[in-house]
Amino acid sequence: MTTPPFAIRGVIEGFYGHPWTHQQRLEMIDFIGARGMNSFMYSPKDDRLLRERWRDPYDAEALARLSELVERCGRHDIEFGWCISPGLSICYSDPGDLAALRAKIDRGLELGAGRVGLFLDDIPTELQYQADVQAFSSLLQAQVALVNAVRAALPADVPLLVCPTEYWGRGTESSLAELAAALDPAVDLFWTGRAICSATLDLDDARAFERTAGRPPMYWDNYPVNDVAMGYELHIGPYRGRDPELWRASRGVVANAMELFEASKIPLATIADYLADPTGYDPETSWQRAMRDVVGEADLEAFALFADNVRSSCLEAADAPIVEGVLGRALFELEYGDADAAVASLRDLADRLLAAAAHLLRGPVANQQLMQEIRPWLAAFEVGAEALSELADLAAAGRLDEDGPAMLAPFLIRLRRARVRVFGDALEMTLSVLSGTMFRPGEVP
Ligand code: GDL
Repeated sequence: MTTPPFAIRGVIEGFYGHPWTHQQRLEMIDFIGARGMNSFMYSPKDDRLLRERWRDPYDAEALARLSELVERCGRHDIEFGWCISPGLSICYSDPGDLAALRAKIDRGLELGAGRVGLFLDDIPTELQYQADVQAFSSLLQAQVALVNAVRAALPADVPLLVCPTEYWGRGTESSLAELAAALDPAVDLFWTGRAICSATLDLDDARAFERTAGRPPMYWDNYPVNDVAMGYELHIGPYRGRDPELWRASRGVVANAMELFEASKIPLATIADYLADPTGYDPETSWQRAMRDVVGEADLEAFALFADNVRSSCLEAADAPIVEGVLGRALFELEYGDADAAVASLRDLADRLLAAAAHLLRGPVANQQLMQEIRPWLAAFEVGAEALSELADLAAAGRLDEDGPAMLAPFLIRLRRARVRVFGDALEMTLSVLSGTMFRPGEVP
């Protein structure tokens, strides 16, 4: 294999929610190491020792765990990124806080961290302490002083990666220019692209960032993460929308994962494929391979059919292409064309979906932990399959108009109550029309 063009290729545990367990982290390091990634950044938003209680020292147990992670990374030539997020409460002008930060970073270095991350994302955008307001003209100037002090205190061979408070946009912002111009040029900057969760990452944007910041971006890619407001989506679809030439103007990419550990492996395997060979990368081929790896051959067919219905994410234009395609065609045929063909296609689809749902929910499945994690989506998948089956029966009996409202409305209600996104909008819109049931925005029946 040729050398992958991206220098840094990896995963960041950087989501809100329950952090992964230690065992899961070790397993993830093995998983990404086997796929040619070379960076694991440890920064779960809800590890309190990294954010709320960033000043507190680690106890012996935490140190032992971190050192095991570093050791496991070493086995795969993966760089362990040790990260800290002091921005919620640091007083930038307080020498005591600076000393506490340096002491904590020293512990990270003693553990063998290959790179230090200083993260200032998701914090107040104004200075909070009166002492800081007097000492600095702006938050940005306070952060410049902090970052440069940390950089100066680090050994020259340990890279420093900073996540600025403004970490997304067009890459042309004057605030980015001001920050970057004042920082030691050796400091790398994280960027998530045009948005927090960017549909595309383009070479032109990377070049714009590089012109503004005097250094190429290091991408913190917020896919497959599904935390906070995205919690109703299951991000297991393949990586896409990333410019094959992105490596020409970027330090690398780390992907922010989902709290759902097993489920994360599927998209992360596709991200590893892209990063290893961005020009040759084909999302659907990589995705099939990733699902086979994580789910196993025996359950692949059922799982792939389910997965086609949970594509919804900032990366995907189509939510559920198979179901959308069959439904669209069948409804047209029922109204204007070959009703028998429409019924047959609906019946066939419903049977396939029902069988897949039953297998994944109750059958002997190899990756039980994965099914456990994604149970809410599997349950809604089964409800949708039952709704399609009922629709096929009503259409076959020619009773859609008469019985549609009574028979289909209950499925619509159950799907609405599930509060997870399966089938995108296509199925709910169809059931709404055929049952004459409409909900108000935000209404949960
Ligand atoms: C963010 C957070 C990240 C979170 C993500 C998605 C960055 C730099 N920070 O803003 O921790 O998981 O959004 O909600 O992206």
